[in-house]
Amino acid sequence: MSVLSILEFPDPRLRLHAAPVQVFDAQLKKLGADMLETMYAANGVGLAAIQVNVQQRVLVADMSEERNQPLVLVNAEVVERHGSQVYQEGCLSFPGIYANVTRALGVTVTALDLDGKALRLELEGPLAVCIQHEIDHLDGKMFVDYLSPLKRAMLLKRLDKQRRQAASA
Ligand code: GNR
Ligand code: NI
Repeated sequence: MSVLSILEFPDPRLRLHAAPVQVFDAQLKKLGADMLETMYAANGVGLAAIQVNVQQRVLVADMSEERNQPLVLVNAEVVERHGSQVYQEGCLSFPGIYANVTRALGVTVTALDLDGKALRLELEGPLAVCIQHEIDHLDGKMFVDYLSPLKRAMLLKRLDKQRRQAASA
């Protein structure tokens, strides 16, 4: 297994769209394992293949306290949604930046596992947030896209400042 490097904003590759997976082979299983390892190494709760420069519809997540409930979803789609919630989101492609985002409270997600077996998940709360955040990445969308232009500009300026400080430290 390998820890992959994570693309950071404003890398244009984060705006690419991922294509559906069609072949369920050893290479796909390796991608899933590498993405999990990368997510755990970065202390993230989710990761989308787009963030590691792979344009395939693969995402991983683990919202458990013990970090022992890995989820790997292939070709995940939200097929139903209800309600709304506000949750403070972060993103490994925007290190150190957090913002409140409004999303569906609950979602029904269809997906395939690494063997190509169909799954149907009813998710609510933080895990529903995470999966919506990851599916967005696969369509080139990021959490800052939901913010007002003013809030977004403020956060991007903060990201810039943090980077300049880190570079001069
Ligand atoms: O690690 C992550 N934390 C997080 C917190 C709140 C809402 C969404 C997330 S996902 C993020 C990892 C990441 O960037 N996934 O794309
Ligand atoms: Ni993210």
